[in-house]
Amino acid sequence: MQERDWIFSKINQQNNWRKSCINLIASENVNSKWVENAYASDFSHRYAEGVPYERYYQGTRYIDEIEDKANKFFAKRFGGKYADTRPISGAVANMAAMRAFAAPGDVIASLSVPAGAHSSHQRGGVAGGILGLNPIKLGFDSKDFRIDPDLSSKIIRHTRPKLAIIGASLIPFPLELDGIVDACRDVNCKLIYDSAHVFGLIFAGKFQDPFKEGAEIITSSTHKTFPGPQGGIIIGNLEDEWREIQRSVFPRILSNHHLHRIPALLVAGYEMAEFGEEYSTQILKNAVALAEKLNELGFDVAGEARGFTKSHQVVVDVNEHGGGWNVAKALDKANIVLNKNLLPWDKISKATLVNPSGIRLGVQEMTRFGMKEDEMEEIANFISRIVIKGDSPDVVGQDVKTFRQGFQKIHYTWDD
Ligand code: DSN
Repeated sequence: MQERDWIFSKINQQNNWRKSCINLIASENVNSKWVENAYASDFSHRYAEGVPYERYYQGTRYIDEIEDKANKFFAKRFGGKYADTRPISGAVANMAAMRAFAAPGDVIASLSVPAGAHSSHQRGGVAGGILGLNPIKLGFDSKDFRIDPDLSSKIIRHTRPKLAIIGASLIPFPLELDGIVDACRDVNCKLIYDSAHVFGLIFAGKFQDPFKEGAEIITSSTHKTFPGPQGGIIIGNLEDEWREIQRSVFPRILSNHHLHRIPALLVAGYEMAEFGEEYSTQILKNAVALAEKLNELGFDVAGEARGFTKSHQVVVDVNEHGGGWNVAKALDKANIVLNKNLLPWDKISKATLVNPSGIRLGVQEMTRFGMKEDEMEEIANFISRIVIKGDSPDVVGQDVKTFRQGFQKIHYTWDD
């Protein structure tokens, strides 16, 4: 009884705390009540190995219909032929896609972590640590957040990787693929675009279009700028190879795929089909407003020459304020939640991994709670009070709570 009450009290504390915070973690979002209701259902108790209508269990008649519909819905929306909604995370989606095209020891190409790439593309992550692949780094123009097309094409032609996985957790701007597509085609290197952070923006037509730009596979998570349940997805166009991707998802990686996510994902898809354009447009405006105000207040905001940002993210170099870890910790005490981040100009070392130069701010969640450009300016002021003026975290934290009280309703969803 005591243990039961303890855990429920912790859950309540979390619910109440994060509702009173300014949440700026760029990889998070919140589900509407519709998505939440779809998530908590009998499907969370069930199994359904295999693909729709070809399962290894009975009792799957409704998940077959829903999953088949979800796969077709997301494939069509992204301009692909096929989608697989079974991966339970973006990293699992990446693992399945890479496993389909490369074997242990094979060279693959990706961006580096300071350039923004996800850990699953790396030697120390899923690619090297689990699949035994040999990732080599593509060229990256650190100052401008661009793939270096000449250097990257040379690297691809010279090393002949089995696949290139392009995408980033630090992604203030689209990653232009055109400079490397020809090189990939020339050496039969599959081009995978990991859209995790920007899946919602792409869904709404407000970022780049990976398939039109030459990607052959899209992998993603489903819960960052796309406000779905936590999970993953793969979308593809390569008829012959699609079965291989499906076999990678099951039986190679997953057994059951946590069925309750799928109806919730489809509800989020319908929600985004109706409200996603307006939501994404506001995300992009808010990110620019936050970046401009932080810049005006004296912060070293990255990407100024390109207008600071064309995504949900704002990237700030806080070296002169004690580094990303110290700044993120100080803001957390004042109920402003974001994360430290390596920046493209950081060299990886023990010291920079603990305390990198940057912080990364994502506006997608606060936008969903109805905040607009004026509120972004208020947020920048709160950040400045902690980081530049050195105001008391208790005082600022209380002001943050009062400010957040006015933004409790989730927008860009159905009222009833
Ligand atoms: N590592 C997560 C992020 O915060 O970007 C994505 O998986």
